[in-house]
Amino acid sequence: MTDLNAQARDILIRNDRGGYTVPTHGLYPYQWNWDSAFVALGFAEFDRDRAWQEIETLISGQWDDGMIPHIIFHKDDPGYFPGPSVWATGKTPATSGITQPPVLATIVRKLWEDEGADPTHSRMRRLYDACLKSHRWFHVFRDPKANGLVMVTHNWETGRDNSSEWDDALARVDTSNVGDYQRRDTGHVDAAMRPTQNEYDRYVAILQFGRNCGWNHREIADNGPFRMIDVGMSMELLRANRDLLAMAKAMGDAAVIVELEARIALSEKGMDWLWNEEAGAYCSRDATTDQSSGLVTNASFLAFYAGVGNSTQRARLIAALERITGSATYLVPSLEAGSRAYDHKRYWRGPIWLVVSYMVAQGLVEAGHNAWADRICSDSARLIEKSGFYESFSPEDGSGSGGPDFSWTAAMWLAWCS
Ligand code: 9YW
Repeated sequence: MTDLNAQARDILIRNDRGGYTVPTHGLYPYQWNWDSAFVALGFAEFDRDRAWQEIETLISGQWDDGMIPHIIFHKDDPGYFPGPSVWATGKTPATSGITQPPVLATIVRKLWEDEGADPTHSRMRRLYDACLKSHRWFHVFRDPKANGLVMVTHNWETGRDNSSEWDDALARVDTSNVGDYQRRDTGHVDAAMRPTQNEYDRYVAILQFGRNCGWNHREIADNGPFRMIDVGMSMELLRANRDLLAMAKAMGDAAVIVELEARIALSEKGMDWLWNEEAGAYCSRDATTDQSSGLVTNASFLAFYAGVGNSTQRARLIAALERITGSATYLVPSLEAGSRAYDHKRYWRGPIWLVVSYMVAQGLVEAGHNAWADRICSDSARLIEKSGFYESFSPEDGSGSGGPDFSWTAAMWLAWCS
């Protein structure tokens, strides 16, 4: 076993808090939704039982309405803000009041197929039901335009927290009643790698809206202060519905097959609304003003993973990748250099995030663009070899940013790019 393999395993084992894994020690002391899904892929490389358990622990926090929360606070930790008392959702286990990218069904399918795709697999069945319930929640609460896309009501839901795609919508959020609070993130890592204070006030104001209405998801969806159609989550949910459909077919779940096929067809058609002809890419759009961000982000390239785009659109996306190699040493930056607000060290405004790169590469393989997928895979490996298992990496010099010894980065090494 190579040294890096051993280190990656060791990170997952050290970040294991007993049935769930924290993203990194200190900065993020709880269980995060999409982190756990990717982490399960890492555990699957050496401990399959632990891989299933990661996801089972995550869905222990699923709400009755179907939402899988973005954080499960299994035990309180003063090192993170906003913690359970700030969210005040009143759930057991304690959770946040928003969700995160729906990548779970895709990962459950992979775990299940790697074990022979047995339709009577008991651990898969329970998780399949949880994913179906969560996808229905998106359909009921997060599809205001009935076009199969995903509306987010907090930028934290996207997992791409401070992407420049949210800047205009966040600028309209009223922060006059936010009050005092103490950030914890900048005590763990360099503030230059984190969202600004002005941005954080807006994140807290949106949270407070949800709390003040008792986490009424209908009210939040209809009147919340931040409503964006996120290109990333729209692509991820479409992909996850395809994976859920494959499991439904294996189990002969006839009514669900019909339901999912209809939803997939709706999303495939709806996705065109996110295409920005000038940018030559899929971009997020404001659900209130319909304005497109016009920004090329790593999420734009999830089109292949979602299986959308005609041949002209796909050619333009490949051209954008080609263009980005002119300014980036490593692929795939979270924002194209030269865009407003690009910063190669600041979180989702430039740095590379290996979990998104993994999904992009997977889609590129499926679309037959093997050379691009290989390039992204080998760039990802080089980043870890150069800098270690960081939260994210500069596309320019490959240096690590954010937290060290990061669980999902270790998982991507084990399951994908080593
Ligand atoms: C925060 C845990 C999470 C990820 C997100 C990432 C970051 C948390 O860390 O958000 O408080 O800023 O943006 O995608 O799930 O790794």
